[in-house]
Amino acid sequence: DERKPKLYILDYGAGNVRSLANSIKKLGFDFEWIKDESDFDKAEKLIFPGVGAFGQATESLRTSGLIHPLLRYIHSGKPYFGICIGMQVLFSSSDESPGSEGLSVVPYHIKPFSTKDDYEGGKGKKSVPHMGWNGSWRAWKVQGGEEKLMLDEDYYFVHTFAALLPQTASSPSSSTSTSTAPAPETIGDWAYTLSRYGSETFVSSIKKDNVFACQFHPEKSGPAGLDLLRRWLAAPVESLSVSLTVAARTWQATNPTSVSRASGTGLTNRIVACLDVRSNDAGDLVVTKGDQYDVREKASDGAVRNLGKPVELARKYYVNGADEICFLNITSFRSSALLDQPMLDVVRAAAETVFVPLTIGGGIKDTVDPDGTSRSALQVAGAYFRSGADKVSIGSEAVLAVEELLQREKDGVKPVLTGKTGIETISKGYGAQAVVVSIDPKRVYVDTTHEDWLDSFPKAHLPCLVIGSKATSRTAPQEKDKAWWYQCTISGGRAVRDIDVVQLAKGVERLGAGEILLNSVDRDGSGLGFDLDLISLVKNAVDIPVVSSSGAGSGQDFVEVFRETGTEAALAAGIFHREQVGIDEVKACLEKEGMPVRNSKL
Ligand code: 1PR
Repeated sequence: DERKPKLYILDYGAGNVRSLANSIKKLGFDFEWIKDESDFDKAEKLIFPGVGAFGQATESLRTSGLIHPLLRYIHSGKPYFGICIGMQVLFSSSDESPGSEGLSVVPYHIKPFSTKDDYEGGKGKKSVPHMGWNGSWRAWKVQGGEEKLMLDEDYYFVHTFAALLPQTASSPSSSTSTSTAPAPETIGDWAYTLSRYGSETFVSSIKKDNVFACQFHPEKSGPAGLDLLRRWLAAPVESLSVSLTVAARTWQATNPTSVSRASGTGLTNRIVACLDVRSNDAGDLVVTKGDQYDVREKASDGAVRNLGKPVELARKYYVNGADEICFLNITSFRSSALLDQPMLDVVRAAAETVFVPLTIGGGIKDTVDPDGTSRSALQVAGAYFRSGADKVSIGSEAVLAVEELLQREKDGVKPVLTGKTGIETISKGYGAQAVVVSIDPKRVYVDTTHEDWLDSFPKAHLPCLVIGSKATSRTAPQEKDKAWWYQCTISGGRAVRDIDVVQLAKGVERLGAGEILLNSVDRDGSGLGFDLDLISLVKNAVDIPVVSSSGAGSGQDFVEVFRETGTEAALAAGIFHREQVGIDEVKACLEKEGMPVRNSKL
């Protein structure tokens, strides 16, 4: 076959470039890493991927003397593909890093999403980062000069800052109006696709001549993303340098807020498959599943329940349409994660065949190896990111960190935030979107028989008190006149702590976590449906996305949790492992109710 153009990847050192490398290999292409300035001359195609802060990326390029070689490459007309930060650095500047200069190839400024947002179907706010699957709208001219918008595909986004188009007069209020907004300034003579998040419209991809860049992650966007990557990789160099024939940009008569999924944030309802992983008595890593966190078989010899091999199951769920895969290493507190090579090998192998976001939890904390070597939570997390994980999930350590934060606040000790917790160091090093906090709450019922029961209820936990379930789930009837609060636990539900789920959620958000994985010890493995009261409490307490987990027993349970709580994602383990309900069936249930899901047909 004809010689393939020499492809190079520019890795500036943060973010999960291994997934991009895996997807390029899977698509049958080879590449080299840019090592120094001379490689830019050898490169015939260049991809710049990664996540991370605008200032960090531009600073890193500057200190390694790559700004000019990169600009020379771009102006040479050779094909450039920027992904996420690889798109944003093309712009002039960003609110994320005041004073930092971008390459200014695209004359436009980057801004943060607003958490206050009155889009239709919202409650006046929306979660940030914008994390999940959203439509990228392609505009093109049709006869008669009018431009139509067409949903191109759902791609995976994870970012807090974006090239936001100016809010047009009519778009913020409702998302059904056909905006007759005046044309905001266009972005030079660049062609671009638009996406909508709440009432905000932003540039999801941009193209001019040899430069193509996208805000979303094609290497994490399943078949749709791989197809986009393949088209760029396979295109002959000269075809990628021809400037787009798309007409000069004029603001569409109908902007995305009027066509993209009439209401809601624009994001699809994310379905996460969770694999609890532990070594069985023979020392092999197996997928297991607890009932109220007890993973031992009730009958027979009490062996650890073995539901299959981690990488095989992860692959199966990806093929069935899972939007995300979550591995929880539930016995990690017994060994050091870095010596726990099997778990790193599982993530490495999974990242080679699963092209949607991978989260790994369990044992992400400061540890000391048996030989006395101490490892920081940041180092442990770094090992997983280098193996191909996109996010790490922190459980027990988060509880201890917030307990200390609240104690310092109570004692008036400054600074309240020390910057030393795993959440802070990993969030600073890899971005908030890479840090998930897994919460394991347990219901504590309150005896409401004596009339002054409320006076003796601990004041600190009042915001977490539920009186009579408002939920419509199957279990509501027998709970309607009860009262309870949610106490947090550590070590997989084995030890309770004097901190409630609202205090923990708000605390980890302050420490810089980008997402919450909200389990429920009571509902875990029960098939009784999600704990809607718990999820509503946490959703209303924070501005970061929430993944609701535990108790799913049917596709209808997913419809209920998305509709009743506004959760961004819903996770299940048991019903998928036991093949009671398929991921595609869950999505069909949601679609039947008009709730957007990613179309993940391979
Ligand atoms: O404390 O940072 O080492 O993290 C430990 C992690 O492992 C935490 O995320 C904790 O939730 C999880 N974990 C520890 N022990 C267990 C156990 O089951 N014995 N998993 C456990 C808890 C989580 C998943 C999922 C839903 C699925 N279960 O199974 O979140 O519960 O439920 P479903 O089957 O009802 O769909 P650290």
